[in-house]
Amino acid sequence: MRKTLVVLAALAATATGLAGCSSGSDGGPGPAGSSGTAGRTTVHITIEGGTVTPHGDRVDAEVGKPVVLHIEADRSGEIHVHSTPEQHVDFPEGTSTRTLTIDKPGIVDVEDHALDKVIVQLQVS
Ligand SMILES: [Cu+2]
Repeated sequence: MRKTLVVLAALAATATGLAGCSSGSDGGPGPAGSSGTAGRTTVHITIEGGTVTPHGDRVDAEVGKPVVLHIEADRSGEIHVHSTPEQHVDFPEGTSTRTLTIDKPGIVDVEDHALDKVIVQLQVS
């Protein structure tokens, strides 16, 4: 009788310890793993002669951190960002820089609708 109680108490203590450990480590890796980039993402975009570079690349980004679009274009236009809410970014002919922030994690397509092309897919986490 007494022995059974001791075993149950030990099991309960072990279970509690494991739960506390795993919940503690969930929050850890994110900030630590991303510290090298300082949270900022830069995408260099070239639009020339009806083609766009890059074209459908995956780019890692972070929720709430700046995503800088460095745009070189041979015409003015508009970039459509399929975030929630969606964003439209006007750019002039020539070189320009635009900064986005994405508020929710997920895959966000960044498109040039005039060319009907996906420029990058932001993998936001
Ligand atoms: Cu779009």
